[in-house]
Amino acid sequence: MMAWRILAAPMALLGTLAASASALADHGMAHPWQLGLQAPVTPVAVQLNDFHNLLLVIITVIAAFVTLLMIVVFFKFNARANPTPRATTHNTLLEVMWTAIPILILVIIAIPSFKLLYFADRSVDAEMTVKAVGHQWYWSYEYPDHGEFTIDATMLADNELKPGQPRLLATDEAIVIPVNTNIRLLIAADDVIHAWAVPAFGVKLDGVPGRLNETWVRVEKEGTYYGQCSELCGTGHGFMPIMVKVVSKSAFAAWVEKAKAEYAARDDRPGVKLAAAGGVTTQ
Ligand SMILES: [Cu+2]
Repeated sequence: MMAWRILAAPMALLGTLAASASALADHGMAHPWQLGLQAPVTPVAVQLNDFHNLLLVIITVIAAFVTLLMIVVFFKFNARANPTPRATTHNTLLEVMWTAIPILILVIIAIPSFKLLYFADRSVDAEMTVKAVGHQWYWSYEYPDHGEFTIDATMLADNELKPGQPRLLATDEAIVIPVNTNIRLLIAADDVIHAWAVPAFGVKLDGVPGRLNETWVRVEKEGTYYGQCSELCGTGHGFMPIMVKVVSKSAFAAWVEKAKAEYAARDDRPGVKLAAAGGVTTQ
């Protein structure tokens, strides 16, 4: 009873900290003094969080057990406490145990790990597709199901930021997707290997030139979410952030109509200019 009372105060404090951390995490980006992972907003991210918590318990128990064993050894078997050590070298039961138990722990970890890997791999019934292509150093987004238009999203410089826009994360254009929709996400690259990563979605996948990688998202909360290129891709690697706007289905439909007119007609995109000039030719 007494022990519980002693524990109650720090537990309450931890609870308050966790609550304020999750309130701050609503912004879909990392926050100073944040505890834990960013608030998950997709089924994959929720499962990733749960898996992370399971691993945290397992490694804490292992670390505590090994520390305890070492403390016992330090005190019980030092030269002063144990001047004439026994000459025992083998113990079959002990050796079988310290081989079998770690294998069992690894199997316990591997089963949910593989389940999650396959769950994150592809959407069973995707309602639409968005393709993200990494370039040195910006992302472009293609909407093949909505009229083939393409958007280039470039990081805002410090002097372009409006109040409330996060530095090194906000972009001039954003990838816009509807809420509560299974979205197939195709990730590729134009020049070198990049990686499209948004922590709140539980997505981090390489964009490889000449390859099409697939994953999916179903964002359950409207808002703006941020991520960064997560594969070292050159001097501008730190300056090609990802800004995702998740909007209602009706707002998305309205945005598509506007975007079709705006982006499809534009000819100042680097890719369009390149195509007009006959593409890249090596001589
Ligand atoms: Cu990159």
